[in-house]
This record gives sequence, C-alpha cells and structure tokens, in this order.
Amino acid sequence: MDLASAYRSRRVAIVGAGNVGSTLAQRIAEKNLADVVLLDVVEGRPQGLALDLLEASGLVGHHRQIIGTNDYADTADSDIVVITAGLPRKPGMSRDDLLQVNGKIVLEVARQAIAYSPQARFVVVTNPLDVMVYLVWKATGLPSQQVMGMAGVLDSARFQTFISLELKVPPQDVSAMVLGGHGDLMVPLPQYSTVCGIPIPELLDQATVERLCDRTRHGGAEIVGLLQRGGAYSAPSAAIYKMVEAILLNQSRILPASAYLEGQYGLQDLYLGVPCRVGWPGVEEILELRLTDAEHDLLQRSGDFVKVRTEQVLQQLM
Ligand code: TXD
Repeated sequence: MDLASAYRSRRVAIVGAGNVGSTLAQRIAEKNLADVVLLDVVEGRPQGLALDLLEASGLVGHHRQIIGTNDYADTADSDIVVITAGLPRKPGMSRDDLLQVNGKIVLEVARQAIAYSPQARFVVVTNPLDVMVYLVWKATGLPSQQVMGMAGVLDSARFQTFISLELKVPPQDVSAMVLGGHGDLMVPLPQYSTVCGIPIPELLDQATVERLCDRTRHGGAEIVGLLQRGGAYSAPSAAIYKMVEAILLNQSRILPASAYLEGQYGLQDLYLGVPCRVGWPGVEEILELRLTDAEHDLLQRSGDFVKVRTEQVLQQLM
C-alpha cells in the first residue's frame, strides 16, 4: 500500500438514503469514524440529506466529508459498502413479501458498487436479510468472508433491552445472543444471554424467558405496527454502526452476523445468523456454540426456511 492510500480517509458508501441509511450516515460522521457517501435512486434526496448533515458538522464537531449522490462513480474506493436500498415492510407484510422486489434491487446495487470498489467489504441490511446477503455475495464475486449481513446485532440488542426492562438493570449489564435467520424463526439463546455473566434462566422463570424471546422474534413487527409507516431505524442504524466500526477498526469483535455457512451447525451453502469474529478481513471466523437439541432444531428450521427462499430467488433472478 502506498503512503497516500495508507493515509487517506476511510470511506463508507451507504446505498439507500432512507431512514436506516441516513441515520447511519449521521452516526458514522458524528462519531468521526469515516467519510460517508450516501447514494439513492431518488434525485435530490441523498444530496439534500448530505448537505443537511454537513451543516450540522460545526455544531456537533466533526470534520467528515459527507457526499450525497445518484452516481456510483462517487462511491469509488469505498472501504465498506452498506446496502440498505429497497422497500421496507408495510403493516401486515412479512419480510418475505419483499423477496422479489428487493432481490432485483440489491443485485443491481451490488453489481454497480463492486465495479467502483472492488476491494470493499459489503454489509447488507435490506430484507429479507439472509437471502439478500447471498445475492450480494453472488453478484460481487467476492470471497464470502467479505460479504455479511446485519440482523443478529439488532435482534440481540432488542433481546438485551427486553431483559434489562424485565430485570430493571442497565442494558450495558446485559449481554444477549440471537442466532438464525432474521425472521420469525430467529433463535434467541437464553443460556448464552447473561446479566453480568449470570445466564438469564438463573434469574427469570421459564415462562418469562419465553415471553421475552417471543417479543424479540416479533421486535421488528412491533415497531412497524406502532409506526404504521416505515420500520425501525434508530436501533438498526446503531447495530450497523457497530459492525462497520468492528471492520474499519479491525476490532475482531464477536458479533452475531449473517455469514456464509459451509457445514457449520450442519448447514451448507446459505447465509444465516451465527456468532462471528468480525474485523478488517470481514468475517474472520464462525464460532460454533454448543446448542440444546431444541435450539439446534430451531436453527435447522430457520436454515431450511432461508435456503428454500434463497434457491427460489436465485432461480428467478440469476
Ligand atoms: O435488521 C435488519 N437487517 C433490518 C433491515 C432492520 C431495519 C430495516 N431493514 C430493512 O432495511 C428494511 O426492511 C428495508 O429493506 C431496508 C431499508 O429500510 P428503511 O427503513 O431505511 O427503508 P426506506 O426509508 O424506505 O429507505 C430505502 C431507500 C429509499 O430511500 C429508496 O429510494 C432507496 O432505498 N432505494 C434505492 N436506492 C438505490 N438504488 C435502488 N435501486 C433503490 N431502490 C430503492
């Protein structure tokens, strides 16, 4: 690497300047993590959002470049491409209703973005998440470790919140783990979810644990139902930020991410939420936890569900 590129600012391209994308741009700039390029198909929207964010920079005290654009050439040489482009769920819609329409969008986005940033790491956010990550991996032709999906960090943060509310302890004292596909079949893991190291089944009765797991599984729908227009974006953008930071700062953090499985957990050739070590290479390692038979079965069901849909959309779109 030459000196100029070693010292150039880190750059994150965010494709999809909607609620999640624009909130993520704000978090990245305000925490001084990287320069941001915000891209959308809608003309004026990313430019307007970028200018608005830039005009706040003196007030909040950062010096990051924020560009809004409709042109992929402006995303050139990004270190990370985050894909949030697509349509969100409407009330009553499942994440899978979005399969076809968002599949076409993420394929197009991935093909354009990789042409300008061939070395980038890709973090996919668009729903239905695990299937979309697979499409992006295929479309970019990158090694699978450089392409991952964000969902588990958000689902775990929701579980963490519900545990903290139930036990009246600060959320920072709670560490929660949720695996599986980003959908109703996700697999919260109570015995790997702790308060200062104490597994929650030691602190809560089984019915309460089950209630919190259930609320976590439907955490996205709960917000969609309340908002009526659009979905969650504050916690999602904070969760993406955590992954982007882990990659850019090469933190080797253990985070649940949608990663490509080649036999781990007995699953093959699909993207699914599992605990990963995340750093500059992307997914450095997949951790295989010991699961109960019931959890193992749930993870298999979640994997089967994702795999069928992945194969279906691959046939239709590729
Ligand atoms: O945990 C997770 N993975 C998720 C996923 C958490 C929250 C949101 N989740 C999904 O992310 C959600 O179901 C959607 O599929 C995406 C984006 O959610 P957001 O709430 O930000 O949706 P918006 O506000 O509708 O923004 C989508 C933007 C919007 O500005 C469109 O104009 C743009 O995407 N869009 C495109 N940009 C570029 N290129 C193309 N082709 C395109 N099509 C739409």
